[in-house]
Formats: sequence, C-alpha cells, structure tokens
Amino acid sequence: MIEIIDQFSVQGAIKSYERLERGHINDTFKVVTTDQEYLFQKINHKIFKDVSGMMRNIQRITDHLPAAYDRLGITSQEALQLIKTHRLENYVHDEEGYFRMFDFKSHLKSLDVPESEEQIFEGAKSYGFFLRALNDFNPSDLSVTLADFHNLDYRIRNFKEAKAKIKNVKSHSAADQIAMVTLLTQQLLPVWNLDALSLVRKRVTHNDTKFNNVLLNQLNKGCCVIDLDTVMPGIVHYDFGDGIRSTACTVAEDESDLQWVSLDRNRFFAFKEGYLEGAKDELDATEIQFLPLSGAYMAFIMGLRFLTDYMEDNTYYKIDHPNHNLDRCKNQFKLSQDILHQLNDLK
Ligand code: GN1
Ligand code: MG
Repeated sequence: MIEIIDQFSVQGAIKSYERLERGHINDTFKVVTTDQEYLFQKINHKIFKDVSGMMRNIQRITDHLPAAYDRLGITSQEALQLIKTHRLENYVHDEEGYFRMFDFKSHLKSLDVPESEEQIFEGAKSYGFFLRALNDFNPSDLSVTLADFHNLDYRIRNFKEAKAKIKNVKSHSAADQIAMVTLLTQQLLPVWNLDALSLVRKRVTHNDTKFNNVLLNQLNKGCCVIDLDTVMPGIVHYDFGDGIRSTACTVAEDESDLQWVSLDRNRFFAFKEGYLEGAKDELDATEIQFLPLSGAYMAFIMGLRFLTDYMEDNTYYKIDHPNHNLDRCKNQFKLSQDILHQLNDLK
C-alpha cells in the first residue's frame, strides 16, 4: 500500500492509512501524511472496465466545475481535486490493480440517511448546482463508464436471465419480489421512454446522487458533490430520482423492517425545493412533469439490480450477510410502490 501511495504527489510524509466503510463497489482509504489527509481508492475494475476513460472523465469534470461555479456566481460549492502521480498520471496501474487519490474533505461530512429536511434541501441544492454547472459541457465528450446503467430494458433483460437459471421460482425466497416486477415495469416505463425516445434533453448527469455522495459542512450546507465514477450522458430524472429514493425515506436502503419504508412527503418536498433552487431555470416542462415518477423509477431500478445480484449469488454489490441484497430489494420495491401510491399528491 505504502509503495502505491508513494507514487502520488502527496504533501508531507505518509503517517498512516485506514479503510473507510463507504460505497458498495470500490475500496476506500483515508491516508494521513505529516501535512494533509487524502482519500485513496482501489478501483473495482471488474465493474469499471475502462478505467482510463473513467479517470479522463473525472479529470475533465473536476477541471470544469470550479470555473463553472465561479462563472455562475455559486460560491458555496467546491469540487473534488484529483491528485496526480509523480509521472503526472491520473491513476496508478500495477499488478495489484488500479488506484487513485483525491484530496480529503475533512471539514465536510457524508450522511447515509439525512437527519433533517434542512439537510435534504441543502444537499439537493448542491446536486442542482452540479447539473447547472455542467450545462455547457457536451455530454458526448464523456466516456460511457457503465453502459445502460439506468436502462430499464437492459435491467429487465438481466433480471430475466438470472430468473431463468432458478429451478423453482415459486418456492424461491425472492418469489414475492419476482412477482412484482411485471406491474412495476409497466408503471415505470414512461421514465425510461423519456431517454429511449429522446423526449427530453440528454445532459451530463451524475447518475449516483444518493445522499451520501454530497458532502455537507458543519452548518449543514451542501458543499461538494463526490463519487464522479458514473458522471456520463443521462437525463435529469436519474439524478432527481436517485436523490428522492435516498432522502425521502427515513430509513436506510437496506432496512429490513418494511413498516418504516415509505415516502415522507415533507422530505420529498425538501429535496424538490432544493434541487430546483440549484438547477434554477435549467429544466423544461416535460422534464419537470416526470420528476415525481422518477423517484419510483430509480427505487425500482435499484431494487431490480439488488434482486438480480441476489439471484446471481451476490457478485456485484458488497454484502454484509447472505440476504443483504434481498433485503435491499424488498426495501426499494416497497418504496417504489409507495411513491406510486402518492403520485398524484406529489405531482
Ligand atoms: C452503488 O458504491 P456506491 O454506494 O457509490 C452503485 C449505485 C447504487 C448504489 C446503491 C457503480 O453505489 O448505482 O445506487 O450502490 N454504483 C455502481 O446503494 O453500481
Ligand atoms: Mg458510486
């Protein structure tokens, strides 16, 4: 580890490193030197196969953001800073894998489940600012780091392939969830059609806007959007919807006691208000019309992915126990259904 860390241009001498329990995909560490702290990551290249394309995206986005925030007069936001290697590369690749380094925002915090509507409003505003600041960035200049990431057809195809390998679906522990897929797909297809039929603008989107990917300061103001691995062409509904599914429920996405899983309207409205304040006049009428449904869409997409991974013996997401992905799926399907039930009021 120290040998790899040493290849990056860090200030001071390395004192220590420790693993941080965050994210379901990459391995994350905090590195402390005599001068500073850094975020060091081992990239999961089984999932992110085009590491150089992804790192080029991140370099471009982190170069673009500070100037864009400045130009828009947005003084509250900062960007992640990529730390290069001594050879001026964006990452290290050796026989141990792929590694990268960022500055560590020790003055800011990340929350899995927001504690107040104020935090939700502020975090959502940062995501709205992020969308607006990338308004003049051409989406097709970015590599597609994960193809078909929020493509419903693709997720359904994967789900069906996994299901076909199960011997007795009816007695399978996920039988109830498997039975829910057809109806939810029908109800949520309109969101996928926005993208598939080019009914709304293709933008630069973050695509992983769960609440712990926006850092807040001690006053609970949103300050920095992190985890830029999936920044690529998308539609606003992916970001708005992922934000809703991860903030508007009062419990975590893997809460197994489903009585606590529902959409809290005040939290929904806090996210909506914050996001639209940040994005300002960016969105057109069609984009706005489908925002409420996007929360149900993204909860369903996540549920489907968790379910598929569960049926495929958990090869994608990190899990803490054998039923972890099934618990996550049950939770996300319940949330998706609840958003659909409340849809008229949310509209
Ligand atoms: C993964 O690793 P993390 O927590 O940033 C996943 C997201 C899911 C999320 C669910 C590349 O994100 O799409 O929404 O888990 N990222 C990837 O918690 O698949
Ligand atoms: Mg991520």
